[in-house]
Amino acid sequence: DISAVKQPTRRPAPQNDPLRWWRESRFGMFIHWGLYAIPAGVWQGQRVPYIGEWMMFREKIPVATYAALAAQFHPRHFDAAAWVRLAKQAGMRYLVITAKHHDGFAMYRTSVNRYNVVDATPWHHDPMVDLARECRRQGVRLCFYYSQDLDWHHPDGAWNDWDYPAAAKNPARYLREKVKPQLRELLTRYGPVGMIWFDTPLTLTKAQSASIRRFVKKLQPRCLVSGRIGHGLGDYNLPRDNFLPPGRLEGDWETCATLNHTWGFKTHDHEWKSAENLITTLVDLVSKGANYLLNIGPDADGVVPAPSVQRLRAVGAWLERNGDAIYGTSPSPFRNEFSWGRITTKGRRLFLHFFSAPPKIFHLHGLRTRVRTARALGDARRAFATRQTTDAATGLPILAIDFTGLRFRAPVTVVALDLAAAPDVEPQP
Ligand code: H57
Repeated sequence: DISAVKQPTRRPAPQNDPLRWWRESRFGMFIHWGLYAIPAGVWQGQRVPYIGEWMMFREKIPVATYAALAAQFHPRHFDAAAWVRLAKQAGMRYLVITAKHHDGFAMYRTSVNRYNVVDATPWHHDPMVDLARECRRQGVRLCFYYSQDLDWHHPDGAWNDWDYPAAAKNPARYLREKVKPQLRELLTRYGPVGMIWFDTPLTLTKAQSASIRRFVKKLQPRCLVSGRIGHGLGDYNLPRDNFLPPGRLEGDWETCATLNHTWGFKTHDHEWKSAENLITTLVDLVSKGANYLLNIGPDADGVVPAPSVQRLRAVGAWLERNGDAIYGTSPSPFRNEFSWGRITTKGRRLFLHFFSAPPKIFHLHGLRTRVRTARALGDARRAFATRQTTDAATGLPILAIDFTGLRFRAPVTVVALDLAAAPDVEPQP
């Protein structure tokens, strides 16, 4: 049942390609943090279904009522160094934090209005200054999430029709008075920004999205624009939240995903994905050509939920050993999925990601390139014997690997094949 896809692996990007760092990173940290962490999924004593940061919309909370939450926002345990260290420990290479989500509240110092974390809270503090500094210190790319379309606070923003009648809205005014001035602040006050992660394009026209994109590129030409700027204008593609592609994706993709069922913190969402699930999902996505942007939702005190910390560290421990098979790799030059696992590649190496212990004699069909060595990542001492032959019936190349002595480590054990040249793969029946 092995059908290889005849397709060249992605050519290395030119040195000056602005997407280069993003393609090589493969794994990033998403952070959803805002006023919604205070109600944390509970409003007037009732648990509100759906993702926590959509509370205001779900309950049609009037702007004045929701804005009053700011008076309670004083995160005594916020520790930018610890958040960035957690990203590092997890093996994440970039960090995307909500500068402004759909509720319209700026989580940084803005001069556009007083609806922000410095002016409206007793904390009077701009956490993005700390995060920018720590990202610089610890070598993580800083990126900002910015909701360019939905804004339930600005009278001209999309989707708050309980405070503001839809007919009276002037989106151009919202872009002029809020979106662009705030983007200018984000792109001029925090040093180099890896990308602006725009989200949920629902009402803006192609011309409006294009003008936002141009605005970003004018201020920071190398800053990326996420796929959800809309109208196909992003620097890369974004499928829907938590999307797991069935097969290989053409071009540049990123799956953003939750650890439980919410982005913004909820007190009662305890259904966490397992570390094993996260590791195999990372492998699956990378083997199909997608980055994995995995979310944490710190609580209103600035504490990252312990189950999130524990799982991210487990992923990081796996990457510590197996990162060679993830960072800077291209998708499988073979078919997308194998019953035994997945494949990634980089230069003259193929990485076989086994989801379960392989048979003692393992066969891989269709590889024309000569194999020099086969070794498990993190266990370089032992080389496994290989033999390359041609199937008499089909004429196709077969690689046999003798895995005697391989110690399978759950959930994914990676075997690196060093090849004599870049992998050349046969099309197969
Ligand atoms: O920031 C996170 C995630 C990264 N994207 C946001 C979420 O808050 C959600 C995107 N939601 C997509 C979407 C498109 C239309 C509406 C939701 C309630 C009632 C109608 C809807 C939701 Fe739908």
